[in-house]
Amino acid sequence: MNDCIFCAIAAHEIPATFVREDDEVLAIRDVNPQAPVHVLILPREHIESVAELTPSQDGLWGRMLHVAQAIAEDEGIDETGFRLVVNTGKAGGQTVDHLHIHLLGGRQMTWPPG
Ligand code: DGP
Repeated sequence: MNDCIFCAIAAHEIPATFVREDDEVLAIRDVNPQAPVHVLILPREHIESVAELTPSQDGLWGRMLHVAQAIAEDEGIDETGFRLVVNTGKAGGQTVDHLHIHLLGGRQMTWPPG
């Protein structure tokens, strides 16, 4: 999609630190990390948000969760614990309108979130 920063990263038009990449899902380090581990997991396909997901994308969503799980293992935070965040829409705090999961870990998380 035009003017989507994550589509540009997926196309390697804008640099990013890739953690994983395949034909469906990519994972990059967040440019503004909020924890020692802060990775974004996103589909290559432009989907605006969770609010736009359709049942035909259940498999893709499941894959994104498994990629998050695998990265948590690689980063050594699977046993200590981690947080997955999916900001959705303006009030949900979403700033990039391309579906992504934040994988955060390496420190104690607090609740409630801001
Ligand atoms: P959200 O606010 O949930 O839509 O999260 C968007 C995240 O994307 C935010 O934590 C900062 C990150 N981000 C924005 N632009 C870039 C970029 O160009 N590169 C990388 N690696 N991360 C970005």
